[in-house]
Amino acid sequence: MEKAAIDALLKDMQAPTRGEPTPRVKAIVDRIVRDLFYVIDEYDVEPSEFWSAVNYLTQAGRNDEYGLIAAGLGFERFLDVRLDAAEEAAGLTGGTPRTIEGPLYVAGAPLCKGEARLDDGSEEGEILIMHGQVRDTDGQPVAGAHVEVWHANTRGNYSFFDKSQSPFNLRRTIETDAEGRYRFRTTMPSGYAVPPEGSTDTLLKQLGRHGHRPAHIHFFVSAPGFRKLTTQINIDGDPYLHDDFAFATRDELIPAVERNQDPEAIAKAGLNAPFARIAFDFELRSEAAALPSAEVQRPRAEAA
Ligand code: MBD
Ligand code: FE
Repeated sequence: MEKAAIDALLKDMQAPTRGEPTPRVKAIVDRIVRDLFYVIDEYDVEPSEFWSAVNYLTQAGRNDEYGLIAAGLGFERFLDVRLDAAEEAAGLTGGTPRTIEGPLYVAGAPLCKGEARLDDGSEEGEILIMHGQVRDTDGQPVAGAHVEVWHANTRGNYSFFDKSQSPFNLRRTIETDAEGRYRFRTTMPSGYAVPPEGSTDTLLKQLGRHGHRPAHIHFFVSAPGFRKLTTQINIDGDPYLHDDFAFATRDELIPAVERNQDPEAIAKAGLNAPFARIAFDFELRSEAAALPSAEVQRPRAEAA
């Protein structure tokens, strides 16, 4: 079809017929519909193909996989890129890079002061000690900051979504001490993979892609007067380190993992087995006027 003929059709279909439209919603929906009309025409999408797509979207919703699809198609990364650009344009520099939240945060994790043990002791995994300091971009420690941390178990599964794990396993909020320090003991996570044969997996396969993430640990770091930092660290050496289906890897977020087998070091850490150690400091950017909020509103799971 001629684009002009499509545009003529749309002009009719998109004319308001009752009440005042909500301008932003109307502008965006009209644009998306127009682009999809063009796609249908350009690719000669047959009715059966169209309804197959509608059914796919219905099923993806039933499976609660839109968060995964948003990550896998790069939307979540793109939103980060745009926030980065807005901050850069406002002259905000320095600080720990942000990277995507992903769909598996759960609000309400226990609050601990200074340090925490994240694992419930039910898994045999490698012991990991992670610690560091929260600072501002001038290098001053931020006491009383909240470090929310969450990660997968040794099988790549997250508590709450994996009902076999205890509530809030591998999830805590740690408040930094007077020197801005945090510290936790946990078990080394494994990488995540999208549910096999699910909606995301089905889509990614047809795009010639996999649905794996490297092993990683998620963080929200927040304190009054600072932009909330949403970030992750990746575990160095993971085969998917630079092949993340969600595009979240950043060079600055791959801290060294020190493996410790020395009996003296083990005893000094209060442990009785070899352990891994990661030192990682977070640097927060100061809040500034006229920036898009770094406190992203999205539906999130909440557990009591
Ligand atoms: C995850 O664990 C994750 O962090 C993201 C972004 C997507 C799916 C699973
Ligand atoms: Fe994750």
